[in-house]
Parts: sequence; C-alpha cells; structure tokens
Amino acid sequence: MSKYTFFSGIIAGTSILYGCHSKTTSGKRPDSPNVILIYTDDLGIGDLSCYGATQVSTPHIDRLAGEGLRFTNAYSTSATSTPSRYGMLTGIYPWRKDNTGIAPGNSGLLIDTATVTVADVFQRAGYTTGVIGKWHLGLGPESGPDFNTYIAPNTNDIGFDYEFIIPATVDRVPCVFVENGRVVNLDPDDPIYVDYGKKVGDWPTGEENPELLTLKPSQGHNNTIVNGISRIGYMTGGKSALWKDDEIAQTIVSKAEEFITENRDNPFFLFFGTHDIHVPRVPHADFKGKSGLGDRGDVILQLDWTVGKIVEMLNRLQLSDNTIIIFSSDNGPVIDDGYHDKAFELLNGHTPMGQYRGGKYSLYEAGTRVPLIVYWKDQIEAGIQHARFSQIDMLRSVAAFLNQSLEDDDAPDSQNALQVLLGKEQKDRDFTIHQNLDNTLSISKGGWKYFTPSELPGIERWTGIELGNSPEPQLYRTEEDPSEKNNVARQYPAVVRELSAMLDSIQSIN
Ligand code: NG6
Ligand code: CA
Repeated sequence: MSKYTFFSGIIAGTSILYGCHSKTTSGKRPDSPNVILIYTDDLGIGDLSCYGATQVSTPHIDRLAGEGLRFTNAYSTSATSTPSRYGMLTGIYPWRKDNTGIAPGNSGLLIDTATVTVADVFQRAGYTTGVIGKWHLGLGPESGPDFNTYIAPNTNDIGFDYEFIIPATVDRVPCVFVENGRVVNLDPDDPIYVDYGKKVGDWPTGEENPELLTLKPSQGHNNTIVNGISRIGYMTGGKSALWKDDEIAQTIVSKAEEFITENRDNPFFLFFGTHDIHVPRVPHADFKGKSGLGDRGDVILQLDWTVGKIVEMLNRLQLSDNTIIIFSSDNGPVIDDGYHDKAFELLNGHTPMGQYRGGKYSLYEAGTRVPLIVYWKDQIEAGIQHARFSQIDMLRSVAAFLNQSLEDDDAPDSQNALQVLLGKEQKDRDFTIHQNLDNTLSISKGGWKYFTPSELPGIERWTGIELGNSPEPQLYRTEEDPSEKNNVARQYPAVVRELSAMLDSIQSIN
C-alpha cells in the first residue's frame, strides 16, 4: 500500500482534533510529508530545458521534472506577481479584491488576517510553516509599514511560523530583508524612510545621477540608487541592512537550509519565493557569463542551482523520501522588463514564451501559462500531466491532502484538484480564469478561450507586450490555435454569449 493510499483512507475529522496522525518516536510523522513550494518569478514555460528550451540547460529542475510530474497546462491566476500570489495562497480570485495590483514596497498586508491561507491549512494539520524569499503581498497596517519597528501584521499573522522575506520585489525599495517582522541588520541610529511619491533623504537617484549606475534602467526604475542600481521608489537609511543583489540567491538558500534543518524532525511547509528570474537580473559571479544568453540566461542557471541546493540539502538531511517539491512560477516571462541587461540582444534563439502569444502582463497564453512540476519520490509516478490545472486550486487541494475541513466561504474559488496534482487523475479543471495587468479577464473552457472586451490600451507601455485588451470580443480555439492567432468571435456568437455570461456570473458572486 502506498503512503498516499494510507493517507487518504484516514477518516476526515481525526486530523482536526489531533493534528494529522500520531507522531513516531523520532517526532516525524511518516504520513505527513514535508512540502516545499518553490515559487519562481517571471519564469516562462520556454525557459527550462525540460519544457523544450535548447539554448539554456536546467539539469536540476529537469531532474525533478523527469522523476516527477511535469504539467503542460498549468496556470497562475494572473499575469503579475501580487495577484497571482494572492490567488494561490487564499483560493480567492484576486480581482474580487480592489487591492491586488502590483504592490509597492510600502504596501500594508494585502491578505486579511481572517482569511484562511495555504499556510493556515498546513498549520492546522500540525506542520511548521515558513516563507522565505519574495513576498510581494504587503506588510503591516493598511497605512503601510514602519520599517524601524516591529511590523505587524506580518506573515506570522496569516499562517507562517517563520518569515524571512523580500517585502516586495528587488527592483522596489526598501532593499532589505524582513525576518519575523523586523528588518534584518537594521542599525536603530540609521532609520529607514520609504516613499513612493517623492524623494526622501539625500541618496542619489537614477534620474539625477545616471553616471553612478552600474545597471541602467531601460524603462522607469530611476528613483533611489542602491548598490549601483536605481529602483522604483525612494528610500534612505538602513545602510547596514541593505541586501547585496548578487548574493540574494545564496542568502535565501541558506535561510531555507536553516529552516529545513531546524524542522527536520517535524512536518514542515516552506513557501520559497525566488527573486530569480525577475529584474534586476544580477547573477552571482559563479553564473555571470555562463549561459551565453546574458544576465537573463545566467539567472536561469542561478535558479537551477537554487533548486539543486534544495534537493541536495534534503538528501543530506535524509528528507528526500519524505518531502514533496512543487515548482512553479507566478506569471509568464518578459524579456526587457526595465533594465539594460541585453536580454533581447543576447536571446540567441531562446524562446521564453515558447509558441505562445503575449508574455508577463498579458491575457494571452504566455501571461499565465506557467511551468509546474510536482515531485514526490516513489509516491508520484514520473510522467507528464496534460490536465488543465490552476493555482487557485492549491488551497483546497492541500486541505484535501491534509484532511482538513474548511468552511464553505473559505477559499471560495478554489476546488480540490489533489488527484490531478498527484497524477492520479487526468481530469481538466472545468474552466480557468486569467487576469492581465489591467484586471481584464478571460475564461478558458472546453478548448475555447474568451476575452472580455476592454477599451484599455492593447499594448503594455514599457515592454511592448500585447495585453489582450481590445474593444472587440475575442474568442480563440486554443487547442487547434494555441498561439491565439485567429479570433473566431464573429463565427461563434453563441459561444461568446455563453462564456461571457459564465464569466459574469462567476464575477458577480459576492
Ligand atoms: C512593473 C515594472 C517591472 C516589474 C513589474 C512587477 C517598470 C517599468 N516596470 O511596473 O520591472 O517590477 O512592475 O513585476 O517599472 S511582478 O512580477 O512583481 O509583478
Ligand atoms: Ca512575477
């Protein structure tokens, strides 16, 4: 009998009272595997050799894919980071909330502390939970955090026992890590001030002092200069706390190692958000120049190294038999996302978007179609999962796995897709909903994909990516036309009506 069969046979309810199951003498519950969710940033379906990339090689990720389950039709809820993370962690479509655009670095916590999160579900099942790396869902009260004091609420208030996070993105200030509510290495005599509207303090900006830059912006990104890179937003102070851009991957890997080592004898859940391969792309010297595709390719190698390190530490700690690794991305790829890192010039035939239209920010497939790999040694059969999966289903799938019951209004948009995640079923999700930068929505169902008409600009102003906004309704037959070349809305008005009504009715709930 496999571990999983045993697990799913337990009567629901026991777990609520007593945690999952009784502990073994070592304290480890063999039927409660650890779960590490590696959530990458802006990684495209065409960026990994296991998904067909030929110009870059990602052996560690490929190994997980080769020995685990590789999904070909997996989606994030949204084409940017903050809403995708919100949707995945809460099982609530981010567009139901008004506050899930791209969060600035001084945003308050965007997840209501009363909302059930994936981390809460693990906690209820007796797991120790941690979040390490990119967060991008705000911190502190609605008015925004004071980085000089204990910041509350923080992720500890929404299900994580431990946090070590990049508050927003690495191209946004403040350029510091926050650990359990406090800025790491902050000198109280050098307080941090952050403002997204006007300059604070006297640190140079990219706009005023471009001669100080080691990496120049191609779009925006011309506010405060930190480590030779101008960012979005202004900051001053906190000098001793500033991260080193080329060491971020190493820093978060070593924090993961501490967390995993400390929790080796009890079940743990780690939400590990990489900065790679978001901008600014600053590979460590070990990877600089190694891909032949410039910095964007080099940080793909750095990401692959990161995954290799996690696998290696699990082996070393003898946890590899008992740890599920889920690997995915928050949104699709972008080539030039605001810095002159020669990403376009050095592509060398590499195709981050694969055959798909659009990219990050877009309603077209390359916006939300993401890599997804689920690896569980000897428990998940190696193979390819073609069933349609959406990250919105993470919460209820996890709850089913851990035998945790939920209220009906918890994770209202999430469905239990556990059997698909484990490769036991090949059943498509009935429909998926996609959100672009402007909150325009599309719905995919039964081989059709319908886009809500929008008067907003069709092209993202900085990157030139097609957003999918158009005043005309769009309808694509995504199975025969995966690149969404032929809008067939005029030929199939009944399908347009049906999908538009379906999307309306889903949107009108609550
Ligand atoms: C955009 C930034 C981009 C990136 C993105 C958020 C400019 C010109 N572009 O506004 O560089 O930071 O926001 O990316 O400023 S995300 O993956 O975190 O959503
Ligand atoms: Ca992202």
